[in-house]
Amino acid sequence: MIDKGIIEAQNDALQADLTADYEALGARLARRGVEIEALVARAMSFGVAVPSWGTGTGGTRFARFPGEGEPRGIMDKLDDCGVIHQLTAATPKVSLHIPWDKEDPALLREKAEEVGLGFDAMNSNTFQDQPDQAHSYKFGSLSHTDAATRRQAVEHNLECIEIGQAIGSKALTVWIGDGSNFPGQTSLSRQFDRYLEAMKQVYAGLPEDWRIFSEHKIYEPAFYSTVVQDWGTSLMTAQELGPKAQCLVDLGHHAPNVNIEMIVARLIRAGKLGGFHFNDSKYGDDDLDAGTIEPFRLFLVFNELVELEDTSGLDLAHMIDQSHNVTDPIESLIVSACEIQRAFVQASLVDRTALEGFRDSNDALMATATLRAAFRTDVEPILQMSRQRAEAAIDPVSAYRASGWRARVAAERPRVTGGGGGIV
Ligand SMILES: [Mn+2]
Repeated sequence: MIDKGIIEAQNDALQADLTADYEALGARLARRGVEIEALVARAMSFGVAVPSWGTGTGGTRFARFPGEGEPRGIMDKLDDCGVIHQLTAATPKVSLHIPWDKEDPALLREKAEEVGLGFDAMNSNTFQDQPDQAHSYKFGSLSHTDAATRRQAVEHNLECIEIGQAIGSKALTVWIGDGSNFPGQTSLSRQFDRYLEAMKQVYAGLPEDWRIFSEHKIYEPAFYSTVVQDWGTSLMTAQELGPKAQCLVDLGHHAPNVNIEMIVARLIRAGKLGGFHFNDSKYGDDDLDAGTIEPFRLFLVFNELVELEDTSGLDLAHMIDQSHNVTDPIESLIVSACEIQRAFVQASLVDRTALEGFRDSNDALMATATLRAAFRTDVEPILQMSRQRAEAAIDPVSAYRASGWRARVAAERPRVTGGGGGIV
């Protein structure tokens, strides 16, 4: 982990500026009837899970350009995740991916405790073949025409639950790449029937206090049809499976311009919103860093969550799911966690009483101005104060760079060159 002295020295140098900025923002918010300390408490209560796979350099279908000191395996990934949480105090959990992160659960627990982390939802993988598996997923997994292949995919998901139970996880996220590339290649209805039947077998293996999340994605790797392509299919799945099944919304898994905050509102209404994969997207499933392209959309998603949090009994698994191709993955994950936390805090300072009044009187201009007033508020001093109070870094990227972490681990972790593509 990073030497506490480095973080403290950095924080000391930034203290005077933070105090001044915090007081100024506090006075400004007080004029609007908002108590800044309550927002700091909200920020400190917020957590988003880091994906273990996000700590390595991702790639595209064309190539992967590995960086220095990439994690060699799950133990290195957990070290990197520990650093992200140490600096941000906003990422208390890690989401594992099986089989990439397969390891003795006792060792996983020990390592997680050492670096101060817990485990969020488990992720299964039936979108690629492993060297030792009997049946190929080339033409599908949980929805495959062959019963033995479907059974193998079910068994894999059950194994993910078993590993998850041993490390204290409470949920399984299922995303499949199943679909088709040609019209007529598959029966759209029977393929979905097979998927549901297989998912019911996975659901039957869920422990009492677990949830299963179905994650939809409009396209890729299948380019003509995808079995779980949209939130409607995901909702049908969750409703058919039962109360422990919910939907996971990956922000990048929609067509451009889709109103994601509306999908969020509908899933909350149905009692079926289970969690998120945060990222951002310009064209398709770009897996760009959260908040880099459409920060207002991220804010609007959180606006729905905050508006309904008191009345809907939400228990959400917030996770990041990104592919880092040109940045140090640790820096991208630090910045993304802070941007997600920022959207949450901004949504928390919306004047909801005023907003309801403007809605009731059909004052569209003032209603949207009320949201914009919250979105335009620079809440950075609130985020900085919440980090400082948690003994994290006021400026986490600067502290990370000052720590020399990447150079230090690069000396131990050899560069893994990959010639092929690799969205991982
Ligand atoms: Mn995802």
